[in-house]
Amino acid sequence: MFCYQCQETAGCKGCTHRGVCGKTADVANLQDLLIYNLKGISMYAIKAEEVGMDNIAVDRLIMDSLFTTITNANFDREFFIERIKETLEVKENLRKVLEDKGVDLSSAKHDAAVWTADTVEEFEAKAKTVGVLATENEDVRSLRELLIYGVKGLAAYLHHAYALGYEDKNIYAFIRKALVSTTEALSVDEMVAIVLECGKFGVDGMAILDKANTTTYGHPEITKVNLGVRNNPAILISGHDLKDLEDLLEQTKGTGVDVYTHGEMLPAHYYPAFKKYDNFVGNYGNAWWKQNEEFEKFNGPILMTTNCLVPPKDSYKDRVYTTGAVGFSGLKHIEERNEGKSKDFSIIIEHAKKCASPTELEKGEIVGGFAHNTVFSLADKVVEAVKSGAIKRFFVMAGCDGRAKSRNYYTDFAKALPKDTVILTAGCAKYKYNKLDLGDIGGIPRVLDAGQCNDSYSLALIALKLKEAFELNDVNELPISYNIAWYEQKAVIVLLALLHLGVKNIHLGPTLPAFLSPNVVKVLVDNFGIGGITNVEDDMKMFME
Ligand code: SF4
Ligand code: SF3
Repeated sequence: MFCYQCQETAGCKGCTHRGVCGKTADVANLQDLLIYNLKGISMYAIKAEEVGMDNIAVDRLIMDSLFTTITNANFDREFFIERIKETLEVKENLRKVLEDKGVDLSSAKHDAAVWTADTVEEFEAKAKTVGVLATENEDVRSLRELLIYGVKGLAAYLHHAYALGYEDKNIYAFIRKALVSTTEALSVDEMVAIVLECGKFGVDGMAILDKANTTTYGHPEITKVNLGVRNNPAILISGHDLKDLEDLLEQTKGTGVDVYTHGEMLPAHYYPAFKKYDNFVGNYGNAWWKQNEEFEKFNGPILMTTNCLVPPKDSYKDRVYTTGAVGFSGLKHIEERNEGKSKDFSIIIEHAKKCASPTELEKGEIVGGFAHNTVFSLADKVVEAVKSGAIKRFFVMAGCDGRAKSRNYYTDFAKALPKDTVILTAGCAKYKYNKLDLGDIGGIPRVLDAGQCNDSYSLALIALKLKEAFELNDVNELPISYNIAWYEQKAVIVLLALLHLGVKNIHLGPTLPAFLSPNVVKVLVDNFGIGGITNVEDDMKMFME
């Protein structure tokens, strides 16, 4: 195996035996083979589109499959074997249909398109030849993988939008084009251009998800979220999928079973539609990486709707359920919803009834709900505070949290920020400082949480709104600094989206991605002023200058 798609990759170089995340070598290889096969399917799907065939089912399969390969989503060998079989079958069928129609397939003769096999042994042998290192040139590999990780993150967001009935065929078409491009001998300029184009589709993808969420559940509102627990049996729901949460709340209503959010599900409390559920109690615990400890203490069943799943300990393994793109051998999986129906969570609800109530981890409340609609409604107040000098600078500190000790930098950085600065956050990165009680500026909290990592889109809209309010020509003239923490591939699409919107001088930490070669880093530094982090003191000086 060779995997370097996340920030915690071994030695900041690559995982080669077993992932730091717990992904085994065989699963990593099968994921590579699945991606390879998606490239082949995309070659045919592009042809199919050219002759006017409806590809939507194939596009959804590509999207879903990409999502299953992101960090901490799916660790299940059997799942990937079945998915490879399914995608091989879809590829074969598509080829046959095109041949029957007399479509010229001479430009779709790449091995990714024509390769097929029947046995797991053949899959495993092939997988070893099509991974990341199959691209020898370090810079080409870097640009190809940057693009692949961007589309993986994008696919995750599209998956959530699709669950709510929203999709965009243009974005699917881009994903196909991007996948195929990684099999072609392109110039560096051409590859850079597609990577940047991915950022454009990242903006579109987050916009459609924002529309799906806000149309379905209302605009996030300023909300106090309870951190304590009650004395009822309960279910903990984690990940990013709001539709799963809706189904769970509907089915637990009146059963005496409470529901708590964990990790990236916290922002669900900000949506008006979920406020009507009396049993939707609060948020339990912190970011994903603390789940071994926190799931243990929760006592009841846990539903993982998306990443980030940490391989569960035996002591609570029987209480963890997966659904959607998430998978782990030995955990119970809740099947997809049938058209127009809900997922069936009854097994989890019955399980909860037999469990003790959660052990309290903390008390108190945190405040969030500062997505674009809320902040726009406060725009006059915010603009006034900037003009009067009460707010000197905003710090976008969105992104991910993770295990690395070096991430304490973000807590220290938040604490060290001058009192006349405001943090704009989204994603699970917030857990590094959202319980610090950093106070407010004239009633505006100093940590404004827009929501999940996909709600980084909100932060971009807020920046654009401020640009307009201050009548500036360039978003980079605003008193906003970007000190972003990344971990997995959704952060990659967020980064590419920000670059597309023209944001410069973004600092990424705690380390720069291992998949960026020195030459690719140079391109990003020269064109976008991308930088890493050093230490709180020096970085603070640099940002405040
Ligand atoms: Fe390693 Fe990250 Fe890949 Fe897991 S996802 S195998 S930790 S690089
Ligand atoms: Fe976190 Fe996994 Fe990225 Fe959605 S839950 S931000 S790491």
